[in-house]
Amino acid sequence: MDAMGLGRFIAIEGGEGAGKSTQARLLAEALSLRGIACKVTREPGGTPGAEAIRSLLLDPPGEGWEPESEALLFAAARADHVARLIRPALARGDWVICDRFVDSSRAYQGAAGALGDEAVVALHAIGSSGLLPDLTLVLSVSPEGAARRLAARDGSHADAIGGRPAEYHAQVDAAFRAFAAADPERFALVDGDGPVEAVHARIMAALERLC
Ligand code: Z5A
Repeated sequence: MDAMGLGRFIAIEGGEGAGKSTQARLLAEALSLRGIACKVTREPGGTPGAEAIRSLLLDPPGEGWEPESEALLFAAARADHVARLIRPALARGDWVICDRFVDSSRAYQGAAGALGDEAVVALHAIGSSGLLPDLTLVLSVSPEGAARRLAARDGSHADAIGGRPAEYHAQVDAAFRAFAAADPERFALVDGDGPVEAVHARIMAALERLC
């Protein structure tokens, strides 16, 4: 149980096209059927300020951001999101389902972006008092499967981060797996390949530990 109230905080992580948004929606529907009030949100974003920062990050002006500026912007967006949406929802007793959270910064800016885990964790301590999810679901899909889904949805369009080289995304994927292996209490690694309903069933099974 979260220390601030009765709400539970669930983050869904993984690479692009892993099915996070789809599964966040299905999870919220399933929890609502059990009478649990849920707030589905996303990062970067979730509040007006954080959504404005999202635009700056995914469609950057000029030459784009240096790694340090990028990490600070993600942390600033998260700080606003935590203060104005996540903490109040948890305090009301709602469950929060967040499409990406701090482990995305650890994987993208910390591991693949080479800023390092310590720096990202320090920014999170300053911005969001180090708030962590009760459970972080890492959706793992084959690179081919994710590429097929993204091609079907987006064609050749990619944002500033999604368009980075395959090696960058491979490092992100390896980082998520390493986080899950290092902290099995907070993380559950979920096979994201296969039909939507099969993945949803795996997520519901992983959630049993919270009930
Ligand atoms: N980023 C970062 O660097 N640091 C941070 O701290 C944070 C984020 C928080 C956010 O972009 C970018 O910011 C992201 C990481 C970085 N860039 N990259 N890479 P975003 O929010 O636009 O993108 P995303 O988070 O990666 O989400 P996504 O591309 O929309 O993927 P998804 O949410 O995991 O997948 P989806 O939308 O649920 O599904 C994708 C498509 O596949 C869609 O058409 C579905 O209908 C389909 N789908 C879903 N599941 C299935 C199954 N099971 N079978 C077949 N088809 C499926």
